[in-house]
Amino acid sequence: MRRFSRRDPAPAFRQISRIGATLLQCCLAIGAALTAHAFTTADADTLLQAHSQAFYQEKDGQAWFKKTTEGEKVSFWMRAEQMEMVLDAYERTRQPAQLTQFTNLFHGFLADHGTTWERNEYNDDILWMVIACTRGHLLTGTVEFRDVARTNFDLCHARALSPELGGGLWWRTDNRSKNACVNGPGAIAAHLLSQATGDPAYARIATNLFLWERTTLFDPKTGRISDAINREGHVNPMALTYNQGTFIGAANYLGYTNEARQAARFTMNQLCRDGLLPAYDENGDGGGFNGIGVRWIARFMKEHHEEATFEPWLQKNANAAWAARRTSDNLSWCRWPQPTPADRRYSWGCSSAVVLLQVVRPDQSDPGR
Ligand code: 7K2
Repeated sequence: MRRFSRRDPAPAFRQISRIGATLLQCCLAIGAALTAHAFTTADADTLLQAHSQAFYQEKDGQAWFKKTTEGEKVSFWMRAEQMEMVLDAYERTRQPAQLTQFTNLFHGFLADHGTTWERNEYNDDILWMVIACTRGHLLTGTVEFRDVARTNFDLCHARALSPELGGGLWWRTDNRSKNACVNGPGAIAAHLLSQATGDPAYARIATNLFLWERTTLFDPKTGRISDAINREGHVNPMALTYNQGTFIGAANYLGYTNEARQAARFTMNQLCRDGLLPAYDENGDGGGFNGIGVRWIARFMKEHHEEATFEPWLQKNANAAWAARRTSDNLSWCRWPQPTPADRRYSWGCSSAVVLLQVVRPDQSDPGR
């Protein structure tokens, strides 16, 4: 047996080299983690397929998204917005499979909610689905998508528009407040319908709704979109990424570039911490807010060549969303950079990450770019 005297340097040396090896391993792991954070085009496919695998259900040409990994159907507006997610994927990949999914989701939606949606008291819900259907029409030419969109837009607009508070749409049929979440989508829906139908009445509606929102809920000094104004005229100044997004989307479509930029900068500089979008609860309405926000910000950025300002920030979020996925099934929740937990997940909460990877371009370290 070997014995060491107190002067023998060997044990101390061994300990130092063990610490050195551990430090080296740590550095390598951090380095690997950092490079692994940059998502690629293949990763955008992976996240999309993982969401579909976990939540997309289809029977006899009628499809829906499960509410959670365990079952149920997701609610009206979250279903509509996950149909937009499928269109985001199609716009990136141009794969016919995504249009087939969209078509099946459209038929599944009508099977569950009918062809007219006046039973839904939420005007915003109807308008989200109008946007999904009109985008679907513009990408496919399918007349049925456009006609359903038009009928439902018309019935919603007729019941929701009023002169109180200077114009704009009521949020619900109880007419208690006019919210950003109905007027931004209303302006986008009307603009898309003007493209789909060629009817200039929709272009006028789009501009009216946008200008009402700009006057009433937009702060030109900061770029903040307030959430709502109630019938007594009190404004709730809470700013949410989805409201920023739909305002930016409408402003971009209608040529209000400065307003779009202001609202996008506010989202980046005021709503984020360390550049990361807010970690909304995954099981409420907020789970998909960042997907909606980034969808419209990315479109504005690309159409106005403002990548220098916004793209590193969007990529940081997309990379964080990708890195936060769980390895068991590649689902990523909406609370990046925290890792996705192991148990039950929500389809809506997992949709934001999917949308980000569809609408944001991988950064330069991507060899497949
Ligand atoms: O208060 C509104 C809105 O102004 C606010 O931004 C969000 C925050 O909450 C509601 S909108 C949420 C509704 C959307 N339509 C479907 C309903 O089930 C849902 O409550 O989350």
